[in-house]
Parts: sequence; structure tokens; C-alpha cells
Amino acid sequence: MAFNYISAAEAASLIKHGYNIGLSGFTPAGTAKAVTAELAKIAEAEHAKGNPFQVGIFTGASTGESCDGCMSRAKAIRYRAPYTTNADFRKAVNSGEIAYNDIHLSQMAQELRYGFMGKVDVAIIEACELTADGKIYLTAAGGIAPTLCRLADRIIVELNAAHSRNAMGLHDVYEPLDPPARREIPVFKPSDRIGQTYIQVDPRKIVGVVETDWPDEARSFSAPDPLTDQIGRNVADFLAADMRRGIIPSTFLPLQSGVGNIANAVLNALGHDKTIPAFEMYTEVIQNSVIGLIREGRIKFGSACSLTVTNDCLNGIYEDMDFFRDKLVLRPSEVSNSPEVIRRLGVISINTAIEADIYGNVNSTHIGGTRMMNGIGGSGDFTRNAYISIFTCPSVAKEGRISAIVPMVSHHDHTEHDVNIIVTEQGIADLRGKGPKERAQAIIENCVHPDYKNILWDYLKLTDGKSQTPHAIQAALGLHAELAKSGDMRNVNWGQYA
Ligand code: 0RQ
Repeated sequence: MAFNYISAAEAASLIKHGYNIGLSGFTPAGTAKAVTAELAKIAEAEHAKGNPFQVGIFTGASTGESCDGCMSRAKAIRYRAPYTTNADFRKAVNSGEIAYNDIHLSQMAQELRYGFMGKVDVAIIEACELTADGKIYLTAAGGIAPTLCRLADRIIVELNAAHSRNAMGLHDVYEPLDPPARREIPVFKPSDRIGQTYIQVDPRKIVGVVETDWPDEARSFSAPDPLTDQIGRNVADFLAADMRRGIIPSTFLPLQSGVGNIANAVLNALGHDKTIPAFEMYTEVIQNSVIGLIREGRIKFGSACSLTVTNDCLNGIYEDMDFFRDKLVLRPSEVSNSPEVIRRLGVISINTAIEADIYGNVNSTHIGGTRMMNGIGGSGDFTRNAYISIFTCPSVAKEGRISAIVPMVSHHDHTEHDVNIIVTEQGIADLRGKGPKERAQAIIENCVHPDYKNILWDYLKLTDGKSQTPHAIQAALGLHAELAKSGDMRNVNWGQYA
């Protein structure tokens, strides 16, 4: 079939106020970019005329500047799910302008199929190749693109020359059936391929093809610093010790690691700890460090949903595709983050906390209990189902004015039942096999910054010390209250609660 080649502005004009649009991509990797950047301009023009113009956005995870950035500033987003990392979006969410549904990434595609979030009017899918019979070859991410293509009335393809056609073959496209017809997802090792390398659509649904040359908008990394290096070394030391004790098999287990500088540092440390054998990743995002370790032979295989790497790193992968072809696979997020597969493979998960409490509950999403930071991402998919679940964070934030370990988390993402290990630059708290009172001892002793140790021991003295989970309920958020009052948790005066 001959497709209708149109400009990004023409494609954007097909999207009307009140539509729900679905975007390919997972993190800024593989996200459609050109049409949303034009859509933001349409929204601004309509608003200037006094007309309403807002859409709902469904995607795999965060997007980049050309979607969450431009669209938030244009006040063009009514609703969005799931994870995001954009500062303008964050500001709009926390000022009440956008309805943000922060759900587990593994659930996004199925919740759309189940009809929980409304209709997908238009899917915008970034591709490196499109065939006349409707085969769409994705770029740097799987995300929820297969489901979007099936559910959407109309599809716009962004054919992006910034992604090499060498990306063809990277993907393993598989969409499970819905209950009661759902079967097992037959991934039994990270390198198993179970689907197609493309998404097959009815070519008549493709209402426009937009040719672009727009590199991914991935963030760059800060240079490693002593603090993230120390956290990375602590995680590597812990895993090496667990392997020596026989808790982790000597062949090792697949790893998942979240995004950001700590995740990058952890992988660097693991990769360079030669007591740990070469390992595999069953993860959602592959960052630069993983690619380096695959090249060095320290990582044998990477299964992920996206290549969230810098553009020079991505181009290096495309150029060396003969080397990478049998070492990487990109999957839809409901497979990369599938609880079933994670539990079966025995994945070791490593994610980041904003704060944790002395009993092992973790907040990964909210600042001060009310303001959204990014979202839960895939951290819950992996944590709940991991062989060993690990959370990392610096022991303090904002030059020591905030302790990351508090009596009670101000928002709850990962419960004490799911969190096995907490690691800060101070050390490691192993919570496995412990009850709440023992966990509190381990966390305060090993993870808390010296400035806060006595503050937390003193908090415990306010409690009865006996209940299953001892709390002085009035004081449990006392550090947060002190931060709001004086700007420094260290000023807390427990006497007021005694
Ligand atoms: O503030 O930006 O003003 O400097 O939070 O913290 O230490 O730079 O760490 O960028 O790795 O983000 C949890 C948000 C950490 C991220 C989170 C302030 C701190 C700083 C950022 P500034 P850092 P990172 C992967 C899987 C979601 C869960 C997950 C995240 C800013 O890792 O979104 O892992 N995780 N998902 O100063 C107040 C505290 C604070 C605090 C840190 N206790 N109180 N501010 N900050 N702790 C994602 C996917 O699934 C795709």
C-alpha cells in the first residue's frame, strides 16, 4: 500500500481536543517526537483564541522534551500515564494542572486493553522501517507500542532517520492474551525470543507517515562521584558475599537496575568486581554502563524494554550490530517487567528510594509525602517479584538537611513485605528473615548518616518498643514536620511529643 507522507504539522492537525493519544517509547528512547512538538503549538494557538485544547497521553514510561516538556508548557495535557521525569511536567502535576496516573509499568498495556483508561484515538509510533504490508519496525524501545497499534483507530508513523535500520531485528514483539485466555509468557531465560521482530498492523490504519531525523532525547549522566561509587561498591560487595554463601547460585542470577547515576555506578561496580561471574540482565532500561560491560564480556546478555543510552552510545550499538545482535533484545514493557517472568528467572532487583523508613518501607515517588517526583516506574514490578530486592539511596539529601531514613515514610510505594536490602553509602541493612524491630536496629545501625543516628535511636525511645511495629504515632512524621518548619530535620525536638 502507498502511504500518505505528511508533515508533522499536518499529522498533528489530525488530533483533536479531547483525544487520547498513545506514544511509542519507554523513557525518551524510541518515543515519537515530531508530532507532539507540533501538537503543543496547535494547543497554544487554540488557547490564544480562547478555545480549549487538551489531550490524554498514554505511553510506556517517561518521554523527553518534545512531549512532556513542550506539551506541559503548552498546557496541552489533560491526563497522562505512567512514569515521567520531566521538570515542567512535574511542576504542572504538583500545581494541579494535570491528572497523572502513576501506575506500574507492567500494567500499562493491559489496563488499556481492559478499558480502564478510555479509548486510544491515535497512536504515534516511531519506526526505523515500515513496509507496504504494515510491518512497523520499532527503534530504541518496546514500550506499549504493540497494544497501542492494535487498539488505536488510527496510526501515525514517525519514520526517524536518526535511528539506523540496523535496529531491525532488535525487538521481540509479543502481546499476551487477556484473561481468561491468558497463558504463560514463555520466557525461561533472558535471551529467549518468543515473538516477532516487528508489529504487524493493517496498513489501512496508518493515516500518515512523517519522515523525521530527530535523535532520542536521553539525559546525559553526571560524572561518577565518591558517594555513588561507594553505594555501587556496597551493592557489589553484598552480592559477592551472598554468592560466596551460596544464597545466589555460582552462575549468578539476572539483574534489573533502575535509571540514573546510582544505577549506573552500581553496574560499574558489579561489572568490575571480578569475584562476580559474567552475568545477564533482565531489566527495563539498559544504560550506558551495560553497553560498556557487554563490550568487555562482563555482561553476557541484556534483555530490556529500552536502550536509554546517550546518542553516541546508541550510534555505537547500531554500528556494531553484528556484535550486539545476539547479546541484546528489546521487549514490550509488559514482558520486560512481567511479574511472572521476573519471579521465574529469579531476577535480583536494584532500585532507588527517595526515602525509606526504619522498618523497611520505601517511598520512591513523593517528596514530603505530597509532591510527585517522577513516579514508581518499574520498581514495583521488580521489587515485589525479585529473588532479592535491593533499594539504594544516599543517606542524606540537600546537604544533610534531610535524612533519607525516617521513622515512617511520608508516602508508601514498596512495603516492608517486599523490601529485602537497603544500601546507602554508609552501609548495608539486610532485612531478610527479620521482624520489624530487628529491621529497625539493622537499618539505623548500618544505613543512617552519623548526624541522624541518635535522632532515630531517640525516636525509638518514644515508642513502647514492644508492639509488632513500634511507633509513636504523633511523632512518626516528626522529621518531615521539622523540615517543613525549620528547613532542617536535624533540629527536631522529640521532647514535644514525649
Ligand atoms: O534533588 O534534583 O534538586 O538535586 O531528589 O535525587 O539523588 O539526584 O537521584 O536522580 O537517581 O532520582 C528516586 C527520584 C532518584 C529516581 C529517584 C532529591 C535530591 C535531588 C533526585 P535535585 P538524586 P536520582 C526506574 C525504576 C523511581 C523508582 C525507580 C526515581 C532529587 O530514581 O524516579 O527506581 N525512581 N524506578 O536532592 C527530598 C528526600 C530526597 C530528596 C532525594 N528524601 N527528600 N528530596 N531528593 N531524596 C525507572 C523506570 O522504571 C523507567
